[in-house]
Amino acid sequence: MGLGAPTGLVDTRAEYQHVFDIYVPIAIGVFALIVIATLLAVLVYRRRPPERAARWYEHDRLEGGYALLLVATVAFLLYITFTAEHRVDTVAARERPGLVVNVTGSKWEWHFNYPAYGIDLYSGAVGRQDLVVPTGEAIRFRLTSVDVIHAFWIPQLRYKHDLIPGSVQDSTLTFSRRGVFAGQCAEFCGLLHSDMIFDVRALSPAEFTTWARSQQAAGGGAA
Ligand SMILES: [Cu+2]
Repeated sequence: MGLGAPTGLVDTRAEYQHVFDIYVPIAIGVFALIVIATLLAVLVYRRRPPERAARWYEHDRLEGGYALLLVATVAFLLYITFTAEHRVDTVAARERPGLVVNVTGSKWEWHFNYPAYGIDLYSGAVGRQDLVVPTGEAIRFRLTSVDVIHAFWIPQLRYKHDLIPGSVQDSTLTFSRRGVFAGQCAEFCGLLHSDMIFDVRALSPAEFTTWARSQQAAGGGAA
C-alpha cells in the first residue's frame, strides 16, 4: 500500500478478451466449414441404387490448400496467444505490487495470507472467508500448493493460474472496479474439489485499509 500509482496496470481480462474475440469467429468459421463439407459429402457421395463401390477422388491441390490454411490458422492463433501471454507476464513481472497475498491451496481449502498485515483467511470445505483486495493497485498473488495441483480461478476476470506443489508462481492482477467476484478451484483435486470455492471482494483503497485494520484488531483473522 502507498507505494504510489503503479504504471501499466495489469488487466488480464482485457488482454484475454481480445484473444477470445479473435478465437471465437475463427472457431465458428471452422465449425461451419466442417458442417458444410460433411453435409456436401453426405448428399453428393451417398450410396445410391444400384449399389456401387465407393468412388475415390484425390484432390491434391484442394487438400494441400486446406492443410496450409489449417497450419496458417494455428500459427496465427499461437502467435496472438503467446503475444498476449508475454505482454501480461512482462508487465506483471515489472509491476511494483501494492499488495502481496500468499495464496496456498490444499485439499480442500484456500489459505490467503497477507504478509504485510499478518492476516490469514480461509475459504473452502471448512467455511467461507472472502479474499479482500483493494481496487486500482497491482496485487501480487504468490501461488503455491501443499499437496496436489489446484487452480486459482476467477471466471469473471478471465483469470486462472495453477498452484503447483513445491513451487511458488507469481502472478499480478489489478481489480479495476469494486465488487464481489466468485472464484473456485479449476483443477479436479479430489473428493471435495467442488467445495474449494471463495469470493474475491474488491474494495476501494480506503475501505481496504479500514478492513485490514479491523482484521488486525480482531487478531489477524479467524483460523
Ligand atoms: Cu483444488
